[in-house]
Amino acid sequence: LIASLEQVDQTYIMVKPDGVQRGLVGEIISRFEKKGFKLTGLKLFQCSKELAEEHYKDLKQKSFFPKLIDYITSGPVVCMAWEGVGVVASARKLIGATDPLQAEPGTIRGDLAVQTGRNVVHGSDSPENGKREIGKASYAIQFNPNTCNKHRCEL
Ligand code: RTP
Repeated sequence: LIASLEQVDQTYIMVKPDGVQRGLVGEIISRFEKKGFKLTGLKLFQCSKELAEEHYKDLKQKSFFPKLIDYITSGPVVCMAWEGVGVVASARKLIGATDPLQAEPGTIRGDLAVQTGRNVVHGSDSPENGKREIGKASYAIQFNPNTCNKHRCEL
């Protein structure tokens, strides 16, 4: 009841090519499911150079930008939309610091990665960017939590 009075947000979570290749998709999905968030969209996707540059346009001036684009386009990514109260900030906490060596144990990056340039997962940094990034992903089928709750036990 308390939760229903609060703002429900959506965030875009993307398992990066290293996470997909290392077989970490299930582990990463599991962490968000166990936390209590709802998966509302999912797809495997090969990101084009153009879309990668658009997604990371705020980092265009950084020296690592070309390497970042090569990395993100190096293989399929798993695009996901997750929904819940406070999901944007909570997902960033579950993911951990950008540099996996600085990320706390217990976080995804803290437990599963060692390099900033191979940090396995992306999470939106604001509700506005969450909406924008989910919009770009254009899922073929998107779960509608208002009409698809038949098999779900509400907490
Ligand atoms: P993300 O957008 O992927 O969730 O990551 P973030 O907010 O934690 O980090 P951000 O500063 O937005 O950087 C985006 C991604 O760029 C790569 N990066 N490489 N010094 C480097 O080589 C460097 N710094 C950042 C990382 O993959 C980072 O997640």
